[in-house]
Amino acid sequence: MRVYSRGVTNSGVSAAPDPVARSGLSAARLREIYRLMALARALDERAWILNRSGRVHFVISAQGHEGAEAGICAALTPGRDWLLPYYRSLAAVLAFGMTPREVMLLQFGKADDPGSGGRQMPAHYGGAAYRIFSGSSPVGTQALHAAGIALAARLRGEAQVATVMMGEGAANQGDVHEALNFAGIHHLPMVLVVENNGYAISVPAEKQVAVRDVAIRAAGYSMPGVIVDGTDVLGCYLAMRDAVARALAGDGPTLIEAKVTRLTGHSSDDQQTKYRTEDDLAAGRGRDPLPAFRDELRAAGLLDAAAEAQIAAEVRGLVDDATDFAEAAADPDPATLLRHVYAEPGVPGAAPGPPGGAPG
Ligand SMILES: Cc1ncc(C[n+]2csc(CCOP(=O)(O)OP(=O)(O)O)c2C)c(N)n1
Ligand SMILES: [Mg+2]
Repeated sequence: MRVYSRGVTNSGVSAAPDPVARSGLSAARLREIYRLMALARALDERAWILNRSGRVHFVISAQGHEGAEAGICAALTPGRDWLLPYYRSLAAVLAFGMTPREVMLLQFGKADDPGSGGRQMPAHYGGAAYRIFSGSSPVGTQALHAAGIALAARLRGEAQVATVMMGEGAANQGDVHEALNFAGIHHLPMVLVVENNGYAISVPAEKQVAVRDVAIRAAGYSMPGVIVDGTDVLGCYLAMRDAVARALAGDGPTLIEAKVTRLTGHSSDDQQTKYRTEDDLAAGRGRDPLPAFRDELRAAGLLDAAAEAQIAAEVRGLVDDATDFAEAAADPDPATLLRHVYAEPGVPGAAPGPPGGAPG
């Protein structure tokens, strides 16, 4: 099993500390990745304020997961590749092109939410235009969709990667094992990213996963299993770059386990101080990827005070705009309540009729 860490490049040679040399990414691209993480964090923090002030009914947070997702997505090609996100994939959906306004439309459950027109719970992202697949609330089911998409890419002869994200708790579901087995047998261009934050709601990892590292399961499906520090953005990038190269070369899937931290309660309906010790919470706060990546760029002279201030101001403006836009947007029309539940042949935007029936 491969372990990526700050001192190691994907060729196994000791890395230069310089982030550009380590990753091969330009200084501008690295600042873009930092900006993406800062935007995800700010949108997430705003969602909590909206929840606590009674304006949105539910928040499920990405805080602590942004570094892994930003690094992973930096190795993908939006517009070509497919993303099967989960509810903590905020940085990933932004990387795939979803706008802050669209994120907030979903948060408020508005009619123009691109994933579901306000039907899905908040953070159940989707956007056909971005190749972001709208998933179900039962955790782990998106792995089967990813295997199906990867199989379709193979059958069509299209060079695409299907990346599916989930937590370590979801990775125990039967669906996930079936998807990995199928992808392993058929050498599908799929990458499973397990964002292991040590908890499934209030249940600690040792009470939900029989092995210490989920990545070890990859051997059972004849694919590489990779462990990466999820607070190490560039380590995540390098791990994913290898996985993408493997997938596109026809060599099959990879399982990447990113060890991350969950900085908030499970959701806005959870209070994690009830089941986590103060030491555990403090250790988690010490593994926040956002200041870690900011400090890495600062130390390398890639982010100065002026650039940081500019990013902060831009992010604040985007979050304010998205909040105002989404709050003022139209709610779904109650007359469309059952849309996408039953086939409505001939209705624009509705589910098409059954195969062989009238076109939708
Ligand atoms: C099949 C199924 N079982 C239970 C739930 C309730 N549930 C929602 S999120 C969650 C925890 C998942 O933990 P993990 O996969 O580690 O992701 P994390 O929230 O820690 O990122 C559970 C049990 C569900 N949505 N689906
Ligand atoms: Mg978890």
